[in-house]
Amino acid sequence: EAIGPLDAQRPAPLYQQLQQAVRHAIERRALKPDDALPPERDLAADLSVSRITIRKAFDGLVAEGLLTRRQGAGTFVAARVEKSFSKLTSFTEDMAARGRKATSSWLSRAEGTVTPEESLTLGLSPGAPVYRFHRIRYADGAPMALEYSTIPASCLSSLEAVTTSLYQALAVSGHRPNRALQRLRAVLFNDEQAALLGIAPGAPGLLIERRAFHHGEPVEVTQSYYRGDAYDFVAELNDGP
Ligand code: 16G
Repeated sequence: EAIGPLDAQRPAPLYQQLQQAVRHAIERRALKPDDALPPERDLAADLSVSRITIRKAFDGLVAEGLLTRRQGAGTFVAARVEKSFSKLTSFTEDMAARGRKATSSWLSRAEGTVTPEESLTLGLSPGAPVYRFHRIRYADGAPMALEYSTIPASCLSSLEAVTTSLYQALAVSGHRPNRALQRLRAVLFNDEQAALLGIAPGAPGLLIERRAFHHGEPVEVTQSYYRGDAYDFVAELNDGP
């Protein structure tokens, strides 16, 4: 069975235990993209918990983008990457959470200086040293996104500090961001971008620009171009001001 028993004696609420069990099953690929979860009623009986617990656990996982509901058909492991728009995670972490391996190839990796435009977005003085990382990002070898990152040189020990994960390199140097602003925009991939991603020229994409900070200090401006056919962005909204 992909989802193990829950333990009412443990301090974590049952719905959270169930969420952990489902996350682990997805990470170790006991549950794969598009797999159906058991009907809520059956799972509630199997695990000896209420349907409300199952519903609450699934609601959270749907909001996280790991599961998706299809009208009249049930609950499935999300096949397109459903990425939370409001979590400050990295590509490597997003893929690992789905049991997929993130890799990158370099388009370029270079030292430079802050442009006037970047000086506004990054809040650095013009001419300050930066590193620029241009990458193709892959999930299990399939191209998913193009990413263009500009990082103040003071945030990393060297240009070579970034091997696969930028956020891991930033964490090592004590600059992993803890706050970010994002803007999402629809784009059409030009010929060059489409060729890099192995898709048709003119195919739709999603551009997310992230400006990230570590306790107020700017650490990143990244433009991520995600394949429109592979990504959904999801967010949980609450009422009130
Ligand atoms: C994500 C971030 C991007 C960040 C990258 C680091 C979004 C929209 N963008 O793609 O800003 O630079 O992760 O990933 O989520 P890495 O640590 O795997 O290199």
